[in-house]
Amino acid sequence: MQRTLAIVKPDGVSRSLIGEVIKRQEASGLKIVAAKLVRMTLAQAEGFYAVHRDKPFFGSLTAFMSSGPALVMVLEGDDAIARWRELMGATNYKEAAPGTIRADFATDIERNVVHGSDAPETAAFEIGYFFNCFELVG
Ligand code: IDP
Ligand code: MG
Repeated sequence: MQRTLAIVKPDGVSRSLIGEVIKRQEASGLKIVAAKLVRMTLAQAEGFYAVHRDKPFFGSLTAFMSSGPALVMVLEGDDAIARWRELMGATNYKEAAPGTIRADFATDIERNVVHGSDAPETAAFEIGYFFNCFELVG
């Protein structure tokens, strides 16, 4: 069993894509063990994406991520990190495989609807950033 952090980013929430995203997660057999809507401050978005602080898109990305509510979730299942990233598709929606969330719904390399952890260490950091142990079910 593995856990990963999934986010429906502010573009996905404002475009009413929460149901579409959760439908795909559930259909794939991934189990939601925590979920909440959060409106991150700029500082909280900067902390979440600290690994990207030297990238040219950092300012724009953190402004976007703090621009409105996001749905943060913890998904659980065998190989959950890779399975969720497979459902999301590549970062750049133009390179994302057909049928993935980003290929179907992203409008921009930045506004790509969803986030997923990329490794066990980052998943542990990202889950702990938003949830304490009492908020994780099962
Ligand atoms: P990931 O979300 O697929 O793991 P990362 O490389 O970790 O991709 O980048 C984090 C987020 O930063 C992306 O999901 C996207 O929103 C944004 N991003 C990544 N690369 C670019 C870029 O070249 N221009 C603008 N935004 C980018
Ligand atoms: Mg990433």
